[in-house]
Parts: sequence; C-alpha cells; structure tokens
Amino acid sequence: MDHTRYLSLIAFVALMPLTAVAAQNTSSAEAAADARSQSEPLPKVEGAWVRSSVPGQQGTGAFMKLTSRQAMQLVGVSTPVAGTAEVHEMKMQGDIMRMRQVAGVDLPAGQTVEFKPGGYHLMLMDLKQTLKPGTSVPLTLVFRDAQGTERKLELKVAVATQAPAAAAAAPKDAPEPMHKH
Ligand SMILES: [Cu+2]
Repeated sequence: MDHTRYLSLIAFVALMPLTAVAAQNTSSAEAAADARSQSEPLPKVEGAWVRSSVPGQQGTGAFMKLTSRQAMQLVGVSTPVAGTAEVHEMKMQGDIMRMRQVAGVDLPAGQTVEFKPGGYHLMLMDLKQTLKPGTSVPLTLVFRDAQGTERKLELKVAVATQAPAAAAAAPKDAPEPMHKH
C-alpha cells in the first residue's frame, strides 16, 4: 500500500462515522415519513404540548390538534411520566367547570379536533417527575377505527408553560379554566 493511498484511507475511515450518522438520520427520518404515509389511518398531530409542572404537582394536561383522514376515535393515552393518563373532557355545568374521563373522542374524517385547556384534553395524573419547560415526554395515543382496530401512535411532546403560539391569540379576559383533581 503506498503512502498516499494509506492517508486517504485514514481520512475515509475518520470521516465515516460522521457520514454514517448523517445517513442514518436521513434514512430514519425518511423511514418515519414512510411509516406515516403507509399508516395513513393514523391522524396528523399538530401543535402538541404538555403543560409543565412544579415539584410536587400531581397532574397536568397534554394538548394538541388531531386531524384524521378517516373517522376514528381517540380512546386512550399513556406516558411513562404519569402513573395514570386519561382522555378528559372539560365543560361548564351551570357555573362550574368540571372535567370527566371519556371513553373516546370522535375524530370525524377530515376534521381537526382540538385538545386544549378548557375542552378535551389528555390528563396526566400521578406524575412521576417534574415536567420542566424545554424538555419533552413520550406520549402514546391509542386510536380505534370504525372496524374496531386499534392503532398506537408514539409521540415525543414538548413540555411548555403555555401553548406554542396560540396563547397570544387567546382573549385575555377568557376565564382561566379550573384544572384540579
Ligand atoms: Cu382533566
């Protein structure tokens, strides 16, 4: 092996890990995109966020917009950061804002359903850790289609003190919904 070739071999080997990582990232991103388009029954997720918690806080909420191409239901949620996670609905009963667990939330075909403070939300209870802004938590959503088939969607959801951008657009005099268990 001549000297020049030896050097270029070293250069090649030295560069390889970087190239390999870049290629892997690209292919896994593409794989994810492929998986998404192949499993198109799964709804599109937008603006997902989990409200941050303070030390000692027991519960919080996760929020997002879901748009499904075909009619289905969101029937469950789970996350390793909470002992219990439920799909909740919050609405006024007389003068009191109450929330309750629901068996499922309909996602009509082509319609965007919003999970937000004061409405449907994903309730995370018995928090196992403090959720700090800027971190993210794994969240698994369970959907059931019209045939009864269940599919899971794994998400990594950002933790924040408020909704990503919509907060500024919300009317300032809107009542802050009670959110206690
Ligand atoms: Cu709730």
